[in-house]
Amino acid sequence: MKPMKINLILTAFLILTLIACSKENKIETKRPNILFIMSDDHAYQAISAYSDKLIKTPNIDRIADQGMLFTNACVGNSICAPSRATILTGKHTHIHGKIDNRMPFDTLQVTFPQLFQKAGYQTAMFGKLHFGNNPKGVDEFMILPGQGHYINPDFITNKGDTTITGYVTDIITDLAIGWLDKKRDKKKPFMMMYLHKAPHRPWWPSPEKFKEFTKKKFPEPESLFDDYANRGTAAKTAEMNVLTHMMYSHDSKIRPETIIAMGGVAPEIEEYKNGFYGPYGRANESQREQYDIVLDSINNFFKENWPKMTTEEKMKWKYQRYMQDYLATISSVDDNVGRMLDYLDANGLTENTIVIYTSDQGFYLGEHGWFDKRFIYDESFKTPLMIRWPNEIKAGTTNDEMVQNLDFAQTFLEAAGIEAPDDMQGESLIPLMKGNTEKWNRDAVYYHYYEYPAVHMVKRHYGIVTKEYKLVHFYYDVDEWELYDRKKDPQEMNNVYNDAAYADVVKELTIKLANLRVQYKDSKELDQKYIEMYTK
Ligand code: SGN
Ligand code: CA
Repeated sequence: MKPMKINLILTAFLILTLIACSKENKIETKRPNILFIMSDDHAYQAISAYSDKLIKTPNIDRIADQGMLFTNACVGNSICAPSRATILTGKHTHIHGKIDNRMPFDTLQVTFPQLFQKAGYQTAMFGKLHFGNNPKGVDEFMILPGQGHYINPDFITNKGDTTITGYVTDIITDLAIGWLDKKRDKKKPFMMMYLHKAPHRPWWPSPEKFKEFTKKKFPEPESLFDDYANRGTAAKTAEMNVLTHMMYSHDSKIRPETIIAMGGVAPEIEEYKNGFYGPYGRANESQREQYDIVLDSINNFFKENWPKMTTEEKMKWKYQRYMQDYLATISSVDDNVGRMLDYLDANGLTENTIVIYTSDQGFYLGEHGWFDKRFIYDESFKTPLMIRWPNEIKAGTTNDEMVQNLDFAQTFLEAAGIEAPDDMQGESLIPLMKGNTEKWNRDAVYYHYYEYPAVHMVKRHYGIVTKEYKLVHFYYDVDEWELYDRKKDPQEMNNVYNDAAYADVVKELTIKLANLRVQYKDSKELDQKYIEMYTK
């Protein structure tokens, strides 16, 4: 062949290759990145985008200010591992089987990260997953074993276990930003799960935030001294009262030595030792020096004042100690979310990255005298949710539809143009995110909580929630129904199930609840199966 002809063929080949590559690049840059940020037990009451009564969270608020804030987002089962399994599988807990923190997770199930990985996304997971030690579908992971630790935490990684010196919230962020910056293939879109341990119990802030927040005083919720009148047995028998179920050492950070010196406030001194020295014992000498200054002042105050306090004063003091530590851990989350958003801004990633901020469930911050979660009642049932996607979501918008953690997988898959498996049970939130509310026709969500008998003693229950009402059935060792009028009684102080004025509502919702159970494939047989699995 003549050199001229060879040249022509080569040039044509080069042009065709270039066209093909640029096409590919075009597609690649179009697919959005997903940054899924989730904290553990972060109450919406402690995010200033929802309410600034307790704390200002300017960085988390940026996501809402530049995107959409969901005011009626909720979970299907308000406890950690079940919620996470729902997020991964897009199924209710009775289907994926991780109905409580104890039951094993069947790792053969399809999870949304696997689908992203298959579709050519770069995938990673950093922080708290809670279960398993080998999450599927992520190119790289560094996860905390189980609940993890705040101080000098251990990590399970693709390459073996390791311990990192420092404060967990800062470290998880370093790992996540480090992966974005140095480890991923920047030509491909990414899906990263950036999962904070904070603000999970026992609330150990960083030394700096500990010092700052113990100087603060927080407003009390109206129902701090709730006596659970007009509620059922479940609320009366739950063990999550700030005064009576929070532990002195484990939660309020009273040293076991202080308790002994005071003549021992309670018999379980061993528990106090573990509760205090478990977390504190992980600190190195210089970290301890910083914690000690604050701990000394808390302990001195307690020693001098506790014996003189009335029951009411004791509750108030314990509530303040609780809020100081809980909110201090959140302040670190907020700072670190700020670092992450700054990284996206500085690296041109903001426009085409969907940023989600949520929690694995809500939490009680003294409402009804409680801490913890589990109940279908609002503070634990609702969860914070805000989504930013500058290319598609109008900044500063709010949405009050009944959306659930069940919907996340299908939302992310649709955003990435990946087909969702038929057996996922949620709805993509994309129409809502784009402002097409008319395409959304869900008016009720389903809820089912199982972990009983167990810590905090919240009875098994399932229910239906609409914007107006909440109908709940507590079962197993009781058979009680409750109905709340969400509009007239937002604090859920009055069970109106037996109020004749609500007879029609009860009738209608009972049928609707039965239909929801059929729709989501839950049943009496499954309730019984899970009781037997749990109690044997
Ligand atoms: C621990 C906590 C409980 C909490 C469960 C479940 N106690 O047992 O207060 O309800 O986790 O939380 S503590 O000893 O760690 O303080 S969950 O978020 O993992 O479901
Ligand atoms: Ca949790």
